[in-house]
Amino acid sequence: MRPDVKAFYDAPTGSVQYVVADPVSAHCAIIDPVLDFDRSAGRFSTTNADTILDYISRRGLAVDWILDTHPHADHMSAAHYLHDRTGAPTAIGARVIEVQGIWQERYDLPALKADGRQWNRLLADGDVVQVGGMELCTVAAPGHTLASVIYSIGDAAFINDTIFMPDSGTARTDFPGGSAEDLWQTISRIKDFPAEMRLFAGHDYRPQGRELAFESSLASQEGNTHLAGRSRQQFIQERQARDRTLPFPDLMLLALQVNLDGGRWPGADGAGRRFLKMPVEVGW
Ligand SMILES: N[C@@H](CCC(=O)N[C@@H](CS)C(=O)NCC(=O)O)C(=O)O
Ligand SMILES: [Fe+2]
Repeated sequence: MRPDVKAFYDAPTGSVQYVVADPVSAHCAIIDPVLDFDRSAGRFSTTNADTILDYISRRGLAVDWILDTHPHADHMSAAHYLHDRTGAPTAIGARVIEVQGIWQERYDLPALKADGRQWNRLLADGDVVQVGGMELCTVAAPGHTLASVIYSIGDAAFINDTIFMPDSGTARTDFPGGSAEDLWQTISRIKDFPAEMRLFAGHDYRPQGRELAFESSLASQEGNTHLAGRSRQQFIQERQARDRTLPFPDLMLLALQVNLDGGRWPGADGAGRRFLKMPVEVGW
């Protein structure tokens, strides 16, 4: 079975959001929707999510699920906003609870309940949900984050931040809970997918300004710039060396507060004010 896949690109964060639909029943799932955040103005908006809602209503699609592949560190998730607008249940990888624990401690977020209650469903390896008449399967995919999962449905696999387009290599593994060893293992699982799978990436950073691309195949990934000809040991060493050179994503410390709360922007106080907390360090 071949589901319809529609991609929506968020240029500021290089994120690819997807609507995957069962063509027979016209039911769909939304994967990794982006909530817009203007960092300098401290302003949330919903342009990306509203574009997706508009597409869904024009196509007459029923939304069965709103899914995140991992707690994103580089952008805010629009899962909760879309849940409010559509009533569809939200879900994320079950190990998000461990990630909530890590960040709650590091950044002192006592109000955050680290038990996954922010989503309607937590999906573990092998869990299956229905999208219309099609089955969407969860494959645990730790490495980039502990909680990362891949969603596969028919011949489409949403591999998010594991491997990107072959010219872009692989996802970083230096966030708390990330692991280059785990990512190698996850990539081995991807290599075992059926040869005809369409692989959809979670980001495209358009290296050398090339045209946007987000769909690859197992055959094309044999030339992946971080993987081709590498042994496990070489991959891990090179991945970790590259990770040491990468600055944190611009939005990380703010995005995690929203994303570990299921994509909820901060609640208003009595005066209608909303705050995110900016943790700082002192050291020289
Ligand atoms: N400059 C970007 C960096 C985004 C980033 O770190 N992306 C992650 C995925 S969430 C990644 O794996 N990047 C791969 C790489 O830069 O090698 C930002 O500030 O948001
Ligand atoms: Fe990511």
